[in-house]
Amino acid sequence: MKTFLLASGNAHKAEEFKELFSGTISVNAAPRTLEVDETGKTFVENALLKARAYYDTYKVAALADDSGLVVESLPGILGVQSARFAPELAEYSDKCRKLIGLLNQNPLQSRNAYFVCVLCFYLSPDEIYFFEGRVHGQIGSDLRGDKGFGYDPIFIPERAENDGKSLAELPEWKNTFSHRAKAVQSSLEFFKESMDKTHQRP
Ligand code: ITT
Repeated sequence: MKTFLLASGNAHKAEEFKELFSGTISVNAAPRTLEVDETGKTFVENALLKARAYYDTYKVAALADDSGLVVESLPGILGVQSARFAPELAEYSDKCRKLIGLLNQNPLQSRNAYFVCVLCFYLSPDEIYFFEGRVHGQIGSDLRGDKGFGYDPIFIPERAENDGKSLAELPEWKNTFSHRAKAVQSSLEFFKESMDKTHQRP
């Protein structure tokens, strides 16, 4: 089984990866979390910065996740800067309320939003793979649910049920259809295909 060191200090991501990879790829915690300056302008650049930092330090294959929430009517905030939105607020519940407040200032503003996840698998400086997943939805008008993390309580994903439930109320749905789940599914398809090809070589 392929093994990667998780280039992340976010325990919620680690928990989700455990479920998402469940026995197909092994993702291990690093002995120590590194402080990586996320100076990139894109999710891909930041994912690469994190994966490379862990690879360079620990000399083993690393997996990084750079993710965030893009709110269409607020292009100057969140996005790749999602982890740094409203730094004066320690709690994500307060960051969520602040975001709702910004959208409420103009009721005509679109509440369309999407989460992005870019995974960077850094096997060596010559072998680096990226996978992206997205999930579309709307920013709700209040916080709902106590599962998940970050902006989950205010994100209402597009679903056939159309019942207004947030990602924080839908852990099982999130595990199959989230930005992170989709990026993981793409990576598993890719690694399975590349392993199948290796086995087929004469
Ligand atoms: P690492 O860089 O150490 O992995 P981080 O939390 O700083 O951890 P990011 O830089 O990728 O991670 O920032 C992601 C931000 O987007 C962060 O504020 C999260 O709360 C938010 N986010 C990402 N995925 C999310 C999800 O599935 N649900 C809710 N919020 C999410």
